[in-house]
Amino acid sequence: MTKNEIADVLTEIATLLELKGENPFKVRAYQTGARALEAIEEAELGRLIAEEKLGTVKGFGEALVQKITELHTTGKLEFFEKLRTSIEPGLVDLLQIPGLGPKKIQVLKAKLGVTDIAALTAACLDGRVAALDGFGEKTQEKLLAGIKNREAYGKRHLWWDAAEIAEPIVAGLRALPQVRRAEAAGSLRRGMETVGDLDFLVSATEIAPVVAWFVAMPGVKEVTAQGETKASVRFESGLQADLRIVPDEQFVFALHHFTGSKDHNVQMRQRALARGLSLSEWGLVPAEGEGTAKEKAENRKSEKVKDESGLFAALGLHFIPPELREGLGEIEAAERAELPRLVELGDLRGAFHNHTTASDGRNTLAEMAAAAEALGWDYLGIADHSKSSFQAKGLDEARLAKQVAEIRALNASQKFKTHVFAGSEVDILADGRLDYDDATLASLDYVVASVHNVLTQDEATMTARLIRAIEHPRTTMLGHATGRLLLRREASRVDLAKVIDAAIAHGVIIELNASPWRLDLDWRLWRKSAGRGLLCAINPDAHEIDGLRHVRAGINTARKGGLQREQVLTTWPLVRVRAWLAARGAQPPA
Ligand code: DGT
Ligand code: CA
Ligand code: CA
Ligand code: ZN
Repeated sequence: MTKNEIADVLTEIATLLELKGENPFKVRAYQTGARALEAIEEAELGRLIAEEKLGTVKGFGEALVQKITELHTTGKLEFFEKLRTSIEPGLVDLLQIPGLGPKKIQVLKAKLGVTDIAALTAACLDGRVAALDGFGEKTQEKLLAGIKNREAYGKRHLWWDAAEIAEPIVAGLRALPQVRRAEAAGSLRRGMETVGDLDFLVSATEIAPVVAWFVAMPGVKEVTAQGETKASVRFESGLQADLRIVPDEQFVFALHHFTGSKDHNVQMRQRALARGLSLSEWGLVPAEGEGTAKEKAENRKSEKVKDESGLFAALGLHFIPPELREGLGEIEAAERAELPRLVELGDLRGAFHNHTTASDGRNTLAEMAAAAEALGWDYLGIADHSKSSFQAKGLDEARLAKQVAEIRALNASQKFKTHVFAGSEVDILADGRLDYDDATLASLDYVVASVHNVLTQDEATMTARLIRAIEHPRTTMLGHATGRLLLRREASRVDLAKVIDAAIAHGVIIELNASPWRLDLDWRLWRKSAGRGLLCAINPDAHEIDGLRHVRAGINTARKGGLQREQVLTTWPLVRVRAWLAARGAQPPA
C-alpha cells in the first residue's frame, strides 16, 4: 500500500473508533499518525520500514509502527477489517450530517436504534429525536435540514434521473440553428449507475446564443458559472450541468475527452505518446516540437478524424463503446479486436420479474400484458410476492393458484400477442428455505428467489442463505442479489464470488435487476462473471406499466458489464426460453 492509502486507513480507523466511543487519546493517536505519514515521502517510508526505524518518527507509537508496517508490506490489516465489520456502515454516513458527531450518534443508536440516515429521518419526522435529552426541537429541525441538503447537493444522482434531465437538453441544443453537433458526455454517456454532474458538449457557429439558451432553460435554479465558451447551471434537484462549446473540428476530441473516464483518457494519451502523438481535448498531433498542445492542434488540425471511430483507428484501435471506457483493459482488448459485441436494447424480447395489483404492483395482469405487447415483447413474466412479504400483499397458495389460472386463461384467449409466464418472486426465508412448498412451486413456470427481510445477517449466514436458495431445484433465478438501493441502502454483506460460483454450478440465472435504484448485480461483477457461463436475465422489477421501460437502465449496466446478447436469457426467442425452462423444470427434486 502507498503511504496515502495507509494514511486513509488510519483516518478511517480513528473515525470508526470514535463511533464506537473509544478512548479519545487512542482516536487522536491515529489521526496524528495519519498526518505524520502524509508528511513523509514515499521512498522515505519504504526505507524507514526496511531499517525498522519507523518508531523514530514523531507521532508513531508502537501500535502504529506495527500497523503501518503490516499495511505497507501486506496491503491488509486484520485489526481494521475486524473493526470495520463490527460497525454498521450506515453509522459512518451519519457523520456527514452537520450537527452530528460520534457522541450524538451513539446516543441515537442506543436510545432510538438509529443506524443509518433513513432511520434518522424517520425518527426526526415523528419527533423522537426532539424528545431525547440533549437534542430538542431545534436540533431535530437542523438535522432534517442537513439530511435534505445532503440529498439535494451533496450526493450523486441516479443514472435514470440524470438521463431524463439530459435528453431534452440534448434535443433542445440540437434544435438551435447555431448548433452543429451536441452530445451528453461524462459518466452519463458511460452508463455509470450514478452520475455526479452532466457534461454537455456542443460545436456551434456562434457561441453566445447557445450559452444564453442553456442558462435560461426551464428548471435551472442557479447559474453557477458563465464564461466565453462554457457555462454551468444547477437544477432544482441539485444536479449540476456543465456546457462546453468548441469549434466543430475539435468536437470529436472534446467528446472523447469529456466522456472519459479519466483513467481511460490517461491510458489513451500514453498510447498516443508511444506512437509519437499527443492526444488532448483539442486534437491529435505529432508530439515533438515547440508549443502547447492547443497551439499545435490549431496549426495542424487532425483533419482525418471525423468521428470517434476515426480517433480510435488513428491509434490502431477498434471503436470502444463509451460504457467500456473505464481504463480496465478495454484499450488492450480493442487492440486485439477482442471487445465483446455488447447487448442492445433492441435485443430484448421480454422480462421475468414484474408485479401486478395482486401484490404491490399498480397495474393489473391484463394492463401489464398489454404494455408488454406495446413494447413488442414476445413474453412477460409475472412474479408477484409470496406470502411472507405480507407488507407487499404477498400471495398465499390459494391466491397464487387463482393467479396462475388467470394467466393460463389469458394465454388461451390469445388476447395479446405477448405470452405470459406464470411465476412468483418467492421470498428466501432467513435460513435459505423458499416461502412455498415444492408442490406449489412446481405449479409455476419459473421462480425468482429474492431476499426481502432480515437483510442484516453476517456475511457467512447471508451467503449460505443465498446458496441454499440457489440449490433448490425449483429456483430459476436469483432476484436483486445484494438488496442494495443506490444512494439509499448499502448492499447486504454477502460473498458474491461464492454465490456466483453456486449459480453457475446449478445453472441458476442471476437477474440483473434493472430498477434504476438497484442495478443489482453491479456491472463490475458482470465483467468478472460473464465469460464464466453465468446466465443473466434483465428484469425491470416493474410495479406499474411505466416501470417496464427501466430495462433500458438494465441494458446500460449489462453493456458496462461486457455482456453479449447470448448471455442474456431475456434476449432469447420464446421457443428457446420455453425449452430452457422446461428442461429445468424436468430436473428431479434433490
Ligand atoms: P461524474 O461527473 O463524477 O459522474 O464523473 P465524470 O466521469 O462525468 O467526471 P467529470 O464530470 O468530472 O469529468 C468529465 C470527464 O472529463 C471525465 O470523465 C474525464 C474528463 N476529465 C475530467 N478531469 C480530468 C482530468 O483531470 N484528467 C483527464 N485526463 N480527464 C479528465
Ligand atoms: Ca460528469
Ligand atoms: Ca463535469
Ligand atoms: Zn423484490
